[in-house]
Amino acid sequence: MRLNLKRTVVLALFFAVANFVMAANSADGSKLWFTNFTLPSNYNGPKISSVVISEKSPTFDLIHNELTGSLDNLFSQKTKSKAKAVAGSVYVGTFNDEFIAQAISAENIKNSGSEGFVIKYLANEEITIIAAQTDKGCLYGTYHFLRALRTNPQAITSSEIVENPSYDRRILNHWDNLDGTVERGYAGHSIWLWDELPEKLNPRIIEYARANASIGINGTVLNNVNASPNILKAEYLQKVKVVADALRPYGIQVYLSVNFSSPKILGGLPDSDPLKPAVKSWWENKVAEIYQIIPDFGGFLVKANSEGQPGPQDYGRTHADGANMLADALNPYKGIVMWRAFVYNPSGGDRAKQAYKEFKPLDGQFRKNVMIQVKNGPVDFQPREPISPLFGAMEHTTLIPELQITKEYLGFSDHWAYLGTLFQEFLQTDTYQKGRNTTVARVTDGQIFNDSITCIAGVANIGQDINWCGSHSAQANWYVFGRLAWNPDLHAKEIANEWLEQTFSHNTTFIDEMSRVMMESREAVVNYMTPLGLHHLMGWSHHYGPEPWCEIPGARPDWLPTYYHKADSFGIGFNRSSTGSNAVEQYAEPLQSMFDDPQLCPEKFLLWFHHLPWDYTMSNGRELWDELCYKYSEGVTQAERFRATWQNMEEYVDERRFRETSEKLDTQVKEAIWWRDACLLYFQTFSKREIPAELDKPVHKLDELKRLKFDMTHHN
Ligand code: BDP
Repeated sequence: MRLNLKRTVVLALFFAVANFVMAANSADGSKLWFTNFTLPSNYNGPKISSVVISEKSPTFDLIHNELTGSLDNLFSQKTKSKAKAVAGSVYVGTFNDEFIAQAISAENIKNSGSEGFVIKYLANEEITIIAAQTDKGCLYGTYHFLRALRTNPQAITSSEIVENPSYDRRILNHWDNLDGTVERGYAGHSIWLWDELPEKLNPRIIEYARANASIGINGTVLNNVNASPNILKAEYLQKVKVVADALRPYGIQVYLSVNFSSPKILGGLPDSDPLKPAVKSWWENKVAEIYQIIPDFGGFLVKANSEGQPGPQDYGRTHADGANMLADALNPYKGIVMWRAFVYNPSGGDRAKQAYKEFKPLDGQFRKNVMIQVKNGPVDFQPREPISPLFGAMEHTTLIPELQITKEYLGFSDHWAYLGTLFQEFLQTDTYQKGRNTTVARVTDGQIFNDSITCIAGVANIGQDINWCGSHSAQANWYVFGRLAWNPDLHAKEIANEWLEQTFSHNTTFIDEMSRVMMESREAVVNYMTPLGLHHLMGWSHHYGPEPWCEIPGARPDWLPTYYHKADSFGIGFNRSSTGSNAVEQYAEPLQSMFDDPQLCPEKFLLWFHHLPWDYTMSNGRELWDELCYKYSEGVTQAERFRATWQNMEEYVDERRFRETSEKLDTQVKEAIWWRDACLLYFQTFSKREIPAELDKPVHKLDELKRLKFDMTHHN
């Protein structure tokens, strides 16, 4: 009796704790956008009671588990697995299935590519069909279906849905080092836990795979572009294999960043000259070894002759020589080379021109399985840059747009900056390189050029933090990258809405208010950090906070803010017009003439392309100095508004995520003021003008700000 009582108490305690832990977990951000497992109150979607999976494969097993688990959650009833379709069934399979082949039109079957899917609701029979050419397509269809159930269930019953991804390869780039640190990572250490592999796989890797598959990401580069040669050691390849095996059923291929000097460092060869037979055969053997253990390995990402990394130019060879040599080694296995165009050196003139100067002449010289990976802007992931002029300019070479999801220059994981607007602005910019409406998206996703494979990459913001991304708001940037990689024509606002609804609440007031904040958030960061085309004003090395005055004795000039803002007693801005570095010449018309003329240049890029006097008249009649003050002030006002809006959202958000986000927004407001004061007070030493009286006065002193040393330790 006594024993039993004790057991009951212990059990009760156990369940109480377990419940508490579960409740806490559900609100700590660990569930990403899988949090809000309820149906919208006005649910008018398909009838659902059972799941039929007509075929077998590891991916179909996942689909089965995902559907039954999610549907149990959504409909608070046990979903049955059935062998045959009945009223209420969700029926999943490939077009080879007879029932599916009869139900889906021949045209839609024809229109579905290898990762595409069709979702059809048979209204009379009350059966939902999710069908595709492959199990992978069915997986994407399943996630689309579940997303629709939670955000717009009527879409499923109202018409047949046919989707195909725009880019063939939708890849995350992890800048994860083998020692577990993450370069430019603001969400804790790397999730791979190399030390524990190959014996033990971090269970979070499975959750990671699921999250990626749910937004269509199908590739991942596991290690930093500043690559350690060790990743290619046999012992590491065994670890990579275990990760690749875990990701495979989710349709995710593994890629590696490689160090160009690997033959010399690992293989003991005298050098790594890409034209030497011994170097070529070293790579051929290494590639053979990789495919032996990872048959669907994706390929290599290479940062060569950039920021001190080795490359073919060390031996007087070109980027094409280097890339082609690797491509030839990978070609028999259908592997690709993603060769980065992020190259610049201090003696090469205007940094913004260098990638184009280096790569444009090589157009036509690359193998078919070489893709050139180009950052969105010509400098480096700044809060706002014009597009890189390479987009659309290389007709015979496939370009990979590279976006940065981690917010190296937009306030780390502390500031709320939704990057959907940045990504969209970039992807929808018209390059005019092949006439009108040749947007970045269209010149890179295969619509304009005859690319055999298309690809888009995003530098991940993922780490060991319980909320994955260092803040709850930053999860949206992982999410939106995947969604836009799938379809760059989706609207950033639509994506913000669906993310908010799945992550937090169905409440329409909450969604409306917070998606408005999200849509404005990146512009706010631009305003309080680098308005009107300013760029690269951030702190030395760690890149956090303002340091427009930064001078480091002996430093590369192109790593210093003064190289970029060029503030002096006359004015401010980098003259890249035809009277300056002439970076404008790299753009097609009419962009070239537009950027070249300060009167025609969009004001958001004004100081990117022009050095203008402090009293230059802006389109609204204000003088440039005053406009700068207004922009910085507006940024602060926006950040304050975001915080105030969030404060009103308490009733819609669980306690922990509400509090943690509030804290981040407090930091953001404080730091927006820091940025405003630092930049205005510093630029004022040149302009010698007053801050307009109607604007808030700086709260800091310039000297005090200059003395401030930002402490990175709490950020990793
Ligand atoms: C810069 C980062 C640096 C990266 C580099 C790159 O500061 O850490 O290694 O880009 O993309 O933005 O290679």
